[in-house]
Amino acid sequence: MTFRDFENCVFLSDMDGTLTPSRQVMTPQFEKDFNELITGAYFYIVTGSDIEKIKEQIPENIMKKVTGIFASMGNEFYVNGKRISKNEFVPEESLIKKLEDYVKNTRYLYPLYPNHIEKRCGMVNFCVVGRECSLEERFRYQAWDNENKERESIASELSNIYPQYSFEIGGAISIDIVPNGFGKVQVADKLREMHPTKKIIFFGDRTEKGGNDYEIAKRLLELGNSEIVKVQEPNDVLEYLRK
Ligand code: M1P
Repeated sequence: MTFRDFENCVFLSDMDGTLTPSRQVMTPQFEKDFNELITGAYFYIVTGSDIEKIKEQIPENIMKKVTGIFASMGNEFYVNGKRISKNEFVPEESLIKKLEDYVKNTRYLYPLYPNHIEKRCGMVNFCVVGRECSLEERFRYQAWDNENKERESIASELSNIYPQYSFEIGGAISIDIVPNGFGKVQVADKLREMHPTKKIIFFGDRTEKGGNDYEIAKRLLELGNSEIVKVQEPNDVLEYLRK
């Protein structure tokens, strides 16, 4: 693909595990190459993270260079640093109480940290170990959860009680909660509306069934004129753009 071919395409990319290591800063070498490679392209980012977390991970020049950022699962949309649309979601008290009970009754016996229930625009992020844990604690909980499947069991229990919401195991240590249809999948339709005739190329690290990029990838394919690029690590995005 040459730079001119970019005119007929729109790129959309997940953030954690795709443009940066999970919850970590974009590496300087990646930043440099990526900055050059996306020149002249429509390039959007979609992530469950809110804008504060995105700013921690994506350097300012890249934030300015991309065409738009769908934060909080697409429930808020930023262009040139300005929020131009947002959805509201106010979870009922009974759900909040249930989440608090999961924290109290967890079988995870290591220390817990603050910020278990993070209310973001249009969604709630729930994290038993606490969002303010260190990287080391994050890895410890992640490994424990992989074995003990705490998040899977919480998500499945809550899905039965609240069928009107989706409980998505997006990242490594938390669960994203959104009203049905208001997860990342909504971005497929929004982007197709914004660019009706262009080919949409989506980069994601979890596009397989059960992964948090699966629904959006599936929807893009249903909408047509799109391509899904499953990556193992951020360099795969650069490889593709260099092609
Ligand atoms: O972008 C993927 C996920 O990143 C974080 O998840 P975790 O802290 O569990 O690794 C969260 O911001 C989550 O909302 C998001 O989906």
